[in-house]
Amino acid sequence: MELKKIMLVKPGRWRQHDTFGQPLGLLYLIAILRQRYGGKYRIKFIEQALYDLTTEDLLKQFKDFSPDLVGFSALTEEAGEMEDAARVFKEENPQVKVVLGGPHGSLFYDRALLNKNIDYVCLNEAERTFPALLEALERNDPIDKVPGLALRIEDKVVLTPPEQDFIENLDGIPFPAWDYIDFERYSRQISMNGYCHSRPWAIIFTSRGCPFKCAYCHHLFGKRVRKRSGENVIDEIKLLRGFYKVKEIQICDDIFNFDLARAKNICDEIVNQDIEVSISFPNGVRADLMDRELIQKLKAAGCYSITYAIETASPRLQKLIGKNLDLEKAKQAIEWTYQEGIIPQAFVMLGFPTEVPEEIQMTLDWIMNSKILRCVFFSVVVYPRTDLFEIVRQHYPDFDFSDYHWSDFYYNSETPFYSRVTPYDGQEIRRDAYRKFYFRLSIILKILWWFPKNTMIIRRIWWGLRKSFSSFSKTDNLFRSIRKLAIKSFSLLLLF
Ligand code: B12
Ligand code: SF4
Repeated sequence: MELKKIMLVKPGRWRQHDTFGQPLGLLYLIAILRQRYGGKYRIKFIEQALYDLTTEDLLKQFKDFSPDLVGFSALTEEAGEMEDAARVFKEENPQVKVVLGGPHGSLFYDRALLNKNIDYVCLNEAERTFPALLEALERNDPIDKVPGLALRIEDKVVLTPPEQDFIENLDGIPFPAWDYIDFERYSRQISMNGYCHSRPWAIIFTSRGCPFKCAYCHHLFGKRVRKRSGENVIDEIKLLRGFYKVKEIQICDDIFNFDLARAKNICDEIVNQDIEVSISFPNGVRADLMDRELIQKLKAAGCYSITYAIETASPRLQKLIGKNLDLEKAKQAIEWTYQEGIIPQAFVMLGFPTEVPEEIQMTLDWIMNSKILRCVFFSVVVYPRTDLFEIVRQHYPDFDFSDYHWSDFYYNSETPFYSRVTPYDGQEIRRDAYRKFYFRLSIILKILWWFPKNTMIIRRIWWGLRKSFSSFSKTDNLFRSIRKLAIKSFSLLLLF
């Protein structure tokens, strides 16, 4: 088949409280297509949530552009919007090829392919697989010979031979196609870090993969850390800072601090080359690997916040979930971070299988007795093809995903896993944790003193307050209506 036009869609719904991040996966794929094929393909790139687009809006763009192939990059939580769009696209043009990539496809390819509107799933890293798929389609070669795919053959889901290995030379991958991004528009959204120091901001990946064995982890990029060279990372930061005027870099690696020497070298280069940026780590770093020198160098390079993925302070659960974090070292790293004047934040997961309320309390006490200034309490979400899924099945043999909706795969889900398997109300436990952590005069004063003072933090505090008391979906609809009304009134005002 002839392929001329490719439409790449980041599906998702706009929610008042959501954090945003540029869809790096699609940006890397656009960059690789340009590197390999120059201007051969016309590419249309759509960010549904960022522009608050409905399925009808997407269909209109589909009709206008009339692509030969559509690629979706979806998280599981976004799969509902992805499926809606795939349905209307296929209704409009049954010949269009629909390819799914991103974490949802990698974890749920079998369920995703039950949907006949999806033709192929690209598993894990796709800088090699996606071009190989396009070439096979164009040459009418058998698709089941392309490595790294899942597809349907006669109603059966089939995996093609796996990719030999993950991409070793990350420096060989071009920088994400940053020219497709409207940084100003992202600046108006809450950044992945929950707030930001400077705007515009961008998320970057300096390495891929992680050797640790957390049971809940997807391991999308494999268990070996592959690193971009320091020069390559610095070049991208310079491009973002110089050409796109990006003032804050949010580093989202699976484990940025795995190689301390490399991390320190990147900091030194930022200082030596006098690159003025703010830096944050919204995806979490491993606390027990941190040393004081790296924290000092990060501070010198412009870092203002570090998130530590603590998850639980119960030694039993640390073992059960394979995280095995050294809690003493973690507390020390948090202390150093605070002493160096960087905001220490934490991620906590509540509702692990077999977790009891005393362990939840233990975690809360640990966090409250540390120097953590901001804590996010996630619900545990179980994904297939993870060790956590196996642990869950050992304890609850009947557990499967049949009564789950895609929107349940959300860390603030109102029907968390915990509530499904215990007599406790998981949502109330999380709200209680938020109230206990944030409703302390000392923490309120510290937040006011330490956190960057801009509108994003006000929105964030408002979000936190709502999270402490109310249910999300109800207030979401209210906020959406208020926002629409405000935009309409403003437009009317401008007209007159
Ligand atoms: C940055 C990030 C975010 C950002 C931006 C996400 C985005 N725009 O993609 C924000 C802050 C918005 C975010 C939000 C959430 N996130 Co998030 N996030 C990440 C993080 C840390 C990095 C993603 C990234 O940029 N990776 C780098 C790029 C290069 O990789 P990639 O996107 O996977 O793309 C590669 C392949 O997947 C593939 N590919 C991707 N897209 C496509 C498309 C096509 C057509 C093809 C062929 C291939 C392909 O090729 C790419 C290049 O190799 C990941 C962790 C991780 N390591 O992936 C979690 C992760 C993706 N997030 C996750 C989750 C659960 C969430 C939330 C649901 C959490 C919550 N609050 O409940 C929310 C979603 C809320 C919402 N819908 O807005 C999970 C997803 C699990 C799943 N099965 O869906 C992950 C894996 C973390 C985890 N361990 O749980 N997240
Ligand atoms: S430290 Fe992070 S990336 Fe590494 S295994 Fe654990 S969850 Fe996965």
